[in-house]
Amino acid sequence: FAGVNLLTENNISSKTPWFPRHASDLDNCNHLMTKYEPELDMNHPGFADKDYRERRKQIAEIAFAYKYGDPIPSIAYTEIENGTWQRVFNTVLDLMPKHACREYKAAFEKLQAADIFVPHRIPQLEDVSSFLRKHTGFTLRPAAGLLTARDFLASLAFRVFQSTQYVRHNNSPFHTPEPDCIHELLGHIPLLADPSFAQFSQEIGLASLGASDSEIEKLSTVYWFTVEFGLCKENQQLKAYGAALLSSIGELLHALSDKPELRPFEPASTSVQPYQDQEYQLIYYVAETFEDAKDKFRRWVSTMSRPFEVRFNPHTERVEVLDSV
Ligand code: TIH
Ligand code: FE2
Repeated sequence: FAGVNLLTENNISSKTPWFPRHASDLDNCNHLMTKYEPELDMNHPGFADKDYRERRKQIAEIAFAYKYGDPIPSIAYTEIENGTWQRVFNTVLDLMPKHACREYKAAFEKLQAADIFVPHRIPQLEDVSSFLRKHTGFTLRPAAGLLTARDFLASLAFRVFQSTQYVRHNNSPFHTPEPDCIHELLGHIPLLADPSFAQFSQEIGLASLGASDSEIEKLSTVYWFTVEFGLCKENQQLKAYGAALLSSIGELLHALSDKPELRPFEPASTSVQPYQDQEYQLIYYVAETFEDAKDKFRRWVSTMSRPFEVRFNPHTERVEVLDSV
């Protein structure tokens, strides 16, 4: 018997990394990756702009102070910030009819009908969160910046999406290497309002709970090539469903040009494909449909090594751990 494996509650080994068991535990899942701090990254468009750095700090404070159950505080966005939103919003309006998948377009129209998506002002996260809750049970929490993959994925298990609230620098409206609220809103929100896609997102999250570091790496790579940069087919035509494509006109047109390499989505190989996050991607993965991607993902996840299963109880907002032996 090599190595003693202490069993704790519900047969979870003491070697299993900690994971949140209730939605309120997400108060502890706010660890940031530091590489995009405008303070620290010389290539950041905001590095030389003192006012921008100050603004980022101010908005980050809201996320650090946020606790489960709080309403998400509103931000009085400036004219410049609303202007950046408007420029991106208008290009999405232009390109979406031809290039976005049908689920995205349907949800986008609902967000317009609800007066949440309008050209002249940035939607408030609290309004968006209530909208999502009605459609798929997803809700938002404010995040101060790019989170660690473990923390970010864990929240998805609870149908919670951690969303940044600051706005990209106004000198780079059409592509930024880091998430900002324009990316969250125009990229992620419409599909989080789609039931099938919401479920896919949650399943990635559930698979991540208590996973090893190398499994987290694979899951976040799958997330990268699907939720962020995924392409799919519709009547033999390529459409975008990835959030980082839908929020970046620059990259959307690149992805649909003949420049990048396209490969069929296969979790086993997609999950180990190296990528960089500073420039446009060189490879994109194409899903047949969300349902097909979900089937493939499920089959692949079942080969992972975790010795227990988890299931989310929406009534208690608790993750229940089931012994799978
Ligand atoms: N490149 C995206 C944009 O410009 O909207 C932002 C990203 C989010 C995650 C990866 S890249
Ligand atoms: Fe994103």
